[in-house]
This record gives sequence, C-alpha cells and structure tokens, in this order.
Amino acid sequence: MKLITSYTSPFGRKVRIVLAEKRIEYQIIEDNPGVAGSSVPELNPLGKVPILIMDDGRTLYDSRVIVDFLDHSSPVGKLIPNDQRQAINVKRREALADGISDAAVLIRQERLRPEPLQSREWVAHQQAKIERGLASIAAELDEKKWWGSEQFSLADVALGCTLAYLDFRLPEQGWHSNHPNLLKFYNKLAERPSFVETSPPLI
Ligand SMILES: N[C@@H](CCC(=O)N[C@@H](CS)C(=O)NCC(=O)O)C(=O)O
Repeated sequence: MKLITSYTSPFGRKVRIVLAEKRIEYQIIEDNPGVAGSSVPELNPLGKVPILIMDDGRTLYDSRVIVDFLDHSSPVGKLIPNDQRQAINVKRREALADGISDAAVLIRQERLRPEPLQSREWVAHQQAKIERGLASIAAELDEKKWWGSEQFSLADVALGCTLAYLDFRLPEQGWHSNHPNLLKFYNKLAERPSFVETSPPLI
C-alpha cells in the first residue's frame, strides 16, 4: 500500500498512526496539494490528502474512510469497537476532533493569503468552532484515561492529532491553560511510539 500525504497534515498523521498501531507495512509518498505539479487532484477530485493507494491499485480517501478500511483489514490493534453502538460513539468523536482540525487548517490557509484579503470574521468564525469543540471534548473526557471508550481507540488517535496540530500551527490558541485535563491526556498519548514516530517536521 502507498500513502500519499504531506508530513504536516493532521489527517495524514491520523492515518500514519493507525498504520503504526496496526503494524501495517506501507510506503509513504510525500505530496503537497498546494504545490504546482502535485498529483493529488488526479487521484482525489477534492484535491486533498491523505490518499491511500491499495495493493490492487484502487484509491481511497478521505482519512475517515481510510482508517475504517485499515481497521477492518487486520485484527491487530483494533481501534474501532466491533459493537455498532460503541463504534458510532468512537466515530462521532473522530468527526469532532477532525472538525477542529478542519477549522484550524482553514485558519492556516487564510493566514497564508495576502494580508488585505484576509477576513477577521472568517478566522473568528473558525476559532469559535475550535473553542466550542475543545470545551465539549474536555467535558466528555473529564478525568478519564481514554476519550472514546474503555480502551485506546480511534477517537484518541484523532484527538491527539488535532491537539498536536493546534500546537504546531496555532500555538497561541491557549488550549493548554484552558483545558488542563486535555493537556494531561495529551502528554501521556504523545509518549506512544506511534505518535513519536509521526511528529510533524519542525517547519
Ligand atoms: N476530510 C478530509 C480533510 C483532508 C484535508 O483537509 N487535507 C488538507 C491537508 S491537511 C488538504 O489536502 N488541503 C488541500 C486543499 O484543501 O486544497 C480528510 O479527513 O481526509
């Protein structure tokens, strides 16, 4: 299998962590859809990474479809519970963490536009999603070890990627001081080899 992604994408990192947790071999191909000549739009009409090229040549996107496929490909390190009700709980949480990453990516893209074109209202609209999302997650997590279920799950993977991406691209956001329980959770999670191996480059 081949994974096409940028090393800084929080969604690409989620897939890489799932591959590592499940001990699935793959080849990574770095591609940035924002760069001229990228092959991403030919493989995904939405022009986004990550994209998985399966062994039979078929392509899969987006990250939620990819991780669902991967989790069902091997019984090692199951990240989505078999029970349908519990699986939906985990996936709803994954969607919430991913939605915060979506808002953070949009803020990052807005900030890359020439200053006079940037909209403060748009940034504030996205920031409000991030703040509401984090408050909701912090309340659900409370002092529990894992967010999604009794076991480490895809919800925890997605949340870890989102919190790391906020530190990476929006360090001023302030979630460390606003939500100490998220910080405690994140500090433990970040020690997992799958997280250590997939840290974004320092750029
Ligand atoms: N819902 C998608 C989101 C993917 C996404 O937004 N990827 C960003 C990189 S972090 C991207 O490729 N953006 C390029 C663009 O929007 O043109 C997923 O989970 O895979």
